[in-house]
Amino acid sequence: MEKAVLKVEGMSCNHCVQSVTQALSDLPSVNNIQVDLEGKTASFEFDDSFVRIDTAKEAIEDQGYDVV
Ligand SMILES: [Cu+2]
Repeated sequence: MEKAVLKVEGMSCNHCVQSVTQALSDLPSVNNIQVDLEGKTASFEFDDSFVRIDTAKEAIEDQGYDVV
């Protein structure tokens, strides 16, 4: 398991948190997802033989947020 903490810009409410959480949870092998609205971060664990970190970034960006 790899751990990732991504900086996410553009989240403004709990709906945004839900959108990001859902986008990540739809990916294979991603778990322990914690999205922090105040801290503007998304942290999670993943198995890099199932999903690439770039795929996770794209999933968040597809929801309309920026990963910086
Ligand atoms: Cu929102």
